[in-house]
Amino acid sequence: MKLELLKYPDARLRRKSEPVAEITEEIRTLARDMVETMYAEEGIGLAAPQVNRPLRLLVIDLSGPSLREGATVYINPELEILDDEKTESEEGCLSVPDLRAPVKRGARVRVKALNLEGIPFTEEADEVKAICLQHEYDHLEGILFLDHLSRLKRNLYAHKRKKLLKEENS
Ligand code: K1U
Ligand code: ZN
Repeated sequence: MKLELLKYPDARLRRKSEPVAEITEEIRTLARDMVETMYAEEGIGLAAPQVNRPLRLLVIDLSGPSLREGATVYINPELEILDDEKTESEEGCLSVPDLRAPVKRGARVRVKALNLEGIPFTEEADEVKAICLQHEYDHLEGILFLDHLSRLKRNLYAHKRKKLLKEENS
């Protein structure tokens, strides 16, 4: 089932997510629905708070919505930035419509998480995967990629978005 996405400036995107206490059938269904939603919205990642579930759960499929080579599910991920090297790349966010902007992040990360069977796994990532993991992990902390932009860019976007929403609702 495709889930509804929360969109900026919804305050629920700012909550810090809680750990998944137990991997139940409900969590398995949520993960499946998140993957379906990620593909339907043409994303390469999705975090549970974006679909109004403030839980530490995220999904990633870097092959994108057309290939769908297989999504990885990360439950209760712990993220470590591996060194001081930074990389800058253009980001977008399914919860922040109509904005793409360059963001500087750690170039290499290590993630430790549980899979849907509750088995711990560790991955090291660079390039797009490292960026995507940091972007999705930020969602679990209530952080949006907007927060990494200059105050000017953030304010311009906030103004444009509020104007658009006002027009849509009038
Ligand atoms: O969290 C999200 O809103 C998903 C977001 C993830 C992301 C994209 C780019 C950089 C970092 C994190 C998206 O998937 S937005 C869509 C997108 O940028 C994209 C879609 C298909 C192929 C390549 C990029
Ligand atoms: Zn996002």
